[in-house]
Amino acid sequence: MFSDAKKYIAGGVNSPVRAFGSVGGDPVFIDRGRGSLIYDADGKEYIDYVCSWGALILGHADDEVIKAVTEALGKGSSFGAPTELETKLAKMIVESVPSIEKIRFVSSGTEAVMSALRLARAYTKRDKIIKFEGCYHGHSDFMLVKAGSGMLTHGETSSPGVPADAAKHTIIAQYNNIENVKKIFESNKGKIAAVIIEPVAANMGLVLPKDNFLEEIRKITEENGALLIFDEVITGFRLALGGASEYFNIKPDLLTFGKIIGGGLPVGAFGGRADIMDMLSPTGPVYQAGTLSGNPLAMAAGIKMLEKLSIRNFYQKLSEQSRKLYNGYRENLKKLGLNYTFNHIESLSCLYFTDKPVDSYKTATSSDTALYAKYFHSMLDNGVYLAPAQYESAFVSIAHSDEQIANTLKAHYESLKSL
Ligand code: HOZ
Repeated sequence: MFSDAKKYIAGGVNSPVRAFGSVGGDPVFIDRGRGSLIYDADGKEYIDYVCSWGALILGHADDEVIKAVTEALGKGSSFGAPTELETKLAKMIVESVPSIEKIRFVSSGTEAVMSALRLARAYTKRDKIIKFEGCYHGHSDFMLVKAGSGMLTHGETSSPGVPADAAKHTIIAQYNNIENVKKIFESNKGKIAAVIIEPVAANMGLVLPKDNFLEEIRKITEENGALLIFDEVITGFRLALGGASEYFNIKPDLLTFGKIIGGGLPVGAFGGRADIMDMLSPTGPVYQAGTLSGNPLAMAAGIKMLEKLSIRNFYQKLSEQSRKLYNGYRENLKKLGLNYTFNHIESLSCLYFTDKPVDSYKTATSSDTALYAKYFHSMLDNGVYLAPAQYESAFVSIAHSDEQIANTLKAHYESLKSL
């Protein structure tokens, strides 16, 4: 299948990390999924911890999401005109995330970030953006500078094809280093439009914000008239119903979303303060548009998804399941006398093959990626599907049962033992 795909699709895949480039071997082609399980084209079953890169917090092929999408499809797949579904999902998001007053839907996280940056620049009348080394915000020109995820995995953190004139407006700061951010502000007085950050950096493995790092960034941006943009494409509706801004109790000016809010269908969104959002066309002068923006199938999936996440104790249960897995992982490491660093927060985690604590880009990239590749393949052979790259996070869904967690732990033990 991969050879055939390579004949017609550039690199055989439609997104680079999927090609198994950093772990070696051919990618597994997926036929179907159900709950936390996926099945490859040969019928082999895997417990899935990629979950469409975090989008499927309910697991695969949730019956109620399927029903909602099927009903919407029966009425037509796209109109390029407003539907009530868009208002319904927008209202649910605005009511769930404390820092959002108004929102707009697009079709991917990349588009959401691209649009939020344009808006921030228009609002502040400034050009420069601070982004953090190892954070990934999609593949638009301004953000492909020292980026995480596939860029980091393939050993290139900046891309050819990005004009120097575009890249010069992106200033790179060090995640978890507030002094570094302060210095950048000092030497660029009155020039920084916004700081964009993954509040939990989930595209260089998983790096958690230290102590008051996020609070300090909020303070500096306010003092300097710059906007704070939280990229919540991964953390949104994952850390909590109100995402990272609620979890850490920080009020960014703008936020971007993707993944979970589309219930597994292509969707993205950006939102935040009403005075900034109202600068968008047609109310204001900042242009942004899309035929598939607010697509009824994606809206229907998102609405059902968010309804199910709003059920009492959802996040508590997800947290409990995740903790069972993490406790087991830690016990296995202890039994085997291994000191590898295991970072986690709620249902996000990452195992690094280093004994140093990982709290920065520098320490994240000290992980032994060759060892990760071996571990990955052993887990795969034992029926567990992890991200085919070290610099990604693992995602637990509500569909991961006790039995599947126990099986994952057996595979984990055997895999680590075999290294
Ligand atoms: N950018 C995603 C990982 N952080 C990969 C997307 C995909 O291959 O589907």
